[in-house]
Amino acid sequence: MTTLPLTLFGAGRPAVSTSWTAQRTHLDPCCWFDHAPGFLDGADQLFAELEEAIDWFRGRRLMYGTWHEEPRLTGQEALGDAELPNAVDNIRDELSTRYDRAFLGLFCNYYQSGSDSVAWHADRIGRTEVDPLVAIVSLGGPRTFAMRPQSGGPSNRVQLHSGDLLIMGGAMQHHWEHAIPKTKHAAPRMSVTMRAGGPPLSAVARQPQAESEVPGPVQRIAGSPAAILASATRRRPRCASTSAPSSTASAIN
Ligand SMILES: O=C(O)CCC(=O)C(=O)O
Repeated sequence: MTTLPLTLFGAGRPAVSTSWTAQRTHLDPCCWFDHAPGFLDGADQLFAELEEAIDWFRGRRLMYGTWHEEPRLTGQEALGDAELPNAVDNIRDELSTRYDRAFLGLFCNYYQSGSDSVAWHADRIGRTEVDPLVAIVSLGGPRTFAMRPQSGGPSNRVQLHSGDLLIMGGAMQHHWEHAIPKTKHAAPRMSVTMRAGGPPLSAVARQPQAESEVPGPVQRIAGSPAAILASATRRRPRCASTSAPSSTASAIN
């Protein structure tokens, strides 16, 4: 089992804090992130539980004809008969309630040292959802979470500590990239990520029963494949990242 440096609220039963608040930063007119320090109590304990419970593996990617091992471990489900810690559902329920969106799936990253990292990328959910939310709960050692506009420009950096929550929202997955850069020294860190697409839960709840059970007619977009693709691209939020005003911060709760 990995030994982590002691943190103030890291020990004890893992559960979402009853008093968490998030600070929202607008990176440009349609992209934002929320940072909630101390979102999770018992974060170091959850680190230990997930280290045991998750079926960790090292991914490989084919790049320019050569397989490269990813510089981190990842995991999406419990190992064999192990059960996921209750805190995972506690986090999911809290986020779904607070953000009024269904947070689905589970994707965990395990950075064993400072040479583990994740390169600049935008999440795949941005290819199918207009304004997905990507939630990241950080466990273990502190790491820098970096964000930069896809069109170029300076990056915005946040130091994530054990138990912190970061949520990317708006058109972040269309116009911005994020990364965990390598660093000389870092204690082991995990991130627990969940994603939400689709409409607000309250809007779904308001739909009459019959409508939610029987899917409506499929709308057809006619034209050549290129025209259909262009039409789909046009429906994405437009956002001039490079000419955006500088970051502004406001509290959401
Ligand atoms: O570990 C993190 O905080 C970032 C994870 C990430 O970028 C991802 O899972 O797409």
